[in-house]
Amino acid sequence: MSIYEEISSALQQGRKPKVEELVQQAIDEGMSPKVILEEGLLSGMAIIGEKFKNNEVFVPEVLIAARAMNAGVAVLKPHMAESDMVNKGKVVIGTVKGDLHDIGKNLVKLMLEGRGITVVDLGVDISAEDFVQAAIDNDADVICCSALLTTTMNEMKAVVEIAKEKGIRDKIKIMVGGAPITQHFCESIGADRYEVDAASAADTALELCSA
Ligand code: B1M
Repeated sequence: MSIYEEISSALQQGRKPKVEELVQQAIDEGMSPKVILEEGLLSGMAIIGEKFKNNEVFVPEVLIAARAMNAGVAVLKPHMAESDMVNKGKVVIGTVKGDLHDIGKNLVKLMLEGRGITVVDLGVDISAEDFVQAAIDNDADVICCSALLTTTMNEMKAVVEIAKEKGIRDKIKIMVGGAPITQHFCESIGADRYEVDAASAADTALELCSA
């Protein structure tokens, strides 16, 4: 097994100290930080995302794997040039106004980061105006809105409308998700994409960022 595969495997098992040790070992052996990141850490996280999508692993395993990934990235970071950082696009993410549920939104964030996307996390209870302003301020490629309540999901329509008012609708993609959201709802409010789970959301965000 190559050291990259060992890192990926330890990450999938959520073995934080082992990931830190292996990343340090790879650095000491002169491996490229960019390759350690892509072939070890990000590839391990992509496998976890796929397993999560297929119900082979569940929320706790994803959180533990993400913690291991973050620890590995922290060991790697001082050794990486700015140009080594994987930057596959930028998204702003949040849970819509009136809604405090953030477990699903946080999972989407982890999966996005695991794919090398820069994430600006706005938190919960975010107004449509704040989503759009944050997208402008951060020059984001995608706005990601999460909602868990039928009483708050209509705030997503306001995000689409305000993006139009502010003149950025043709420059930004809007993705929506969360338990009450459906493909039909996404189309009815004029958002670009709906995704059912965190791993699919990360796949779609990558696609939207590179479009
Ligand atoms: Co609340 N709650 N809750 N709750 N809660 C639900 C959502 C509810 C279905 C429970 C029920 O009645 N059966 C119900 C909503 C009913 C409805 O609207 N039809 C409900 C209610 C009513 C409420 C309160 C109003 C209760 C009250 O106070 N009377 C209140 C509202 C507070 C508020 O937000 N203003 C409330 C409060 C809470 C807690 C604070 C106690 C807590 C939230 C803690 C937190 O998030 N930090 C909570 C919880 C935990 C739940 C349940 C039990 C679990 C939600 C969850 O985290 N699921 C939920 C019932 C249930 O779903 N079984 C319920 C796990 C999470 C991983 O899944 O968020 O769906 P989920 O995310 C998935 C996908 O949806 C998707 O990816 C994730 C993983 O793959 N996804 C996206 C999510 N966002 C995405 C974005 C994307 C793409 C995919 O693209 C941008």
